[in-house]
Amino acid sequence: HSRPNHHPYNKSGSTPRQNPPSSQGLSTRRELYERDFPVYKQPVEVGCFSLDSERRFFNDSRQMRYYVEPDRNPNFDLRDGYKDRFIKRDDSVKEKLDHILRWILANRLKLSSKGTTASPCALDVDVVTWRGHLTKLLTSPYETKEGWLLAVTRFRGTLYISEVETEAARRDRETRTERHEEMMYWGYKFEQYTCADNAHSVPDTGGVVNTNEAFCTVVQTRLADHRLLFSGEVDCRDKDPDAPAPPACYIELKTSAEICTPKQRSNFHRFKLLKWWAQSFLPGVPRVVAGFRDHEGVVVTVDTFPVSKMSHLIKNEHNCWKPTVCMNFCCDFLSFVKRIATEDNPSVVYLFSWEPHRDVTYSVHRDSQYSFLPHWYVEEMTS
Ligand code: 0WD
Ligand code: CA
Repeated sequence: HSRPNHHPYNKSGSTPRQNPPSSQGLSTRRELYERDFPVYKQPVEVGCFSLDSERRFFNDSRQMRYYVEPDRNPNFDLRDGYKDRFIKRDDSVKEKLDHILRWILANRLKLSSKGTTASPCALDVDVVTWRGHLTKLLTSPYETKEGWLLAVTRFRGTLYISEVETEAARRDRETRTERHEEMMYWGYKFEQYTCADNAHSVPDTGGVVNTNEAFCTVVQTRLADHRLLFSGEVDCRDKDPDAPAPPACYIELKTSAEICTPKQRSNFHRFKLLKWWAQSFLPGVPRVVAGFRDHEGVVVTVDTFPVSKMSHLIKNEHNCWKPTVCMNFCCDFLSFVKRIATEDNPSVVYLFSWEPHRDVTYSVHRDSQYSFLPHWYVEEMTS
């Protein structure tokens, strides 16, 4: 007998669910979402794409990297190469859903059941978005600092969800300290120490870190009655050719401050593990490899966290996060969006906004600065 699992991926079946009471907005209060875990089907990889050192799109896996297990106490110097071997992506450029839309156009026939090359039909999915946007939804019931803005457009029956940077996030981005800028590099440097370009090579620790480069998986799944198509950046894969098929062979890499006190341990469990769990659970990535570093940016220990065990590690913490609350909130948010975003029009944006301790609210915008579906996409999908 297998132990009852708190948050399985459902192979089939359904669970009853009800919407929490709400007058106009949607509440993020945790108590409203403490019910049975919703159906979340095992995510299936339907494709992938790569972005090269100049952020050009390729409909293939050329940027895939292979995990090379480090020493448990590797003493990696994460400061090495900052700034002389660092090319940083321009994060003031907002790409919105463009790369995913390019992938959809290149793979349209995989996505619609009845389409032909001559006459493709609408996509067989309810929602198209980035995995990172869904992560923000999952963690909202526990988030006390950062709000979000999500732009939604209904086009040929599908809801496209694209983040809009909040004023607060823009301020933070524009006023980062030199220390913060360097610490952002540390995460990418850790990837360089632990990833090789192919299954038979070793990490090139003297090379350039270029954050334009990315390998992204595209997965399909279903959350209750919401059919989802989303993409997420994947750091690397298990290099064993007998490893399970994607996404089960993928590995998420993280760096985190070393844990020295019970309070640090508790904070790590309550805040960081929630974000790590949400991000990897969504696409079905089973393992997170974490490098714990000191204040000088030296990795003192490396630990592997199975995603399926993260929610058990927290059970000793008082008032901790629950996967079911995260998933039920996301599910109810998507139902809320379906109910509100009814006009099927590529130039209409329903802007959903949320600040901690408030309800989710929305506003409607026609031909505004918020419109995000590019003409090249709308035209090719309509013809
Ligand atoms: O322009 C935008 N508004 C956004 C673009 C917002 C969010 C994402 N993106 C796109 C980019 O095209 C990027 O290639 O993000 C892709 C990754 O998407 P995701 O997987 O949905 O994002 P998320 O789960 O938040 O982040 C995964 C990784 C991060 O790793 P860590 O370990 O720090 O979570 O993607 C990187 C980062 O390495 N990343 C980004 N890369 C480029 N642009 C961005 C970003 N805005 N955010 C995170
Ligand atoms: Ca990562």
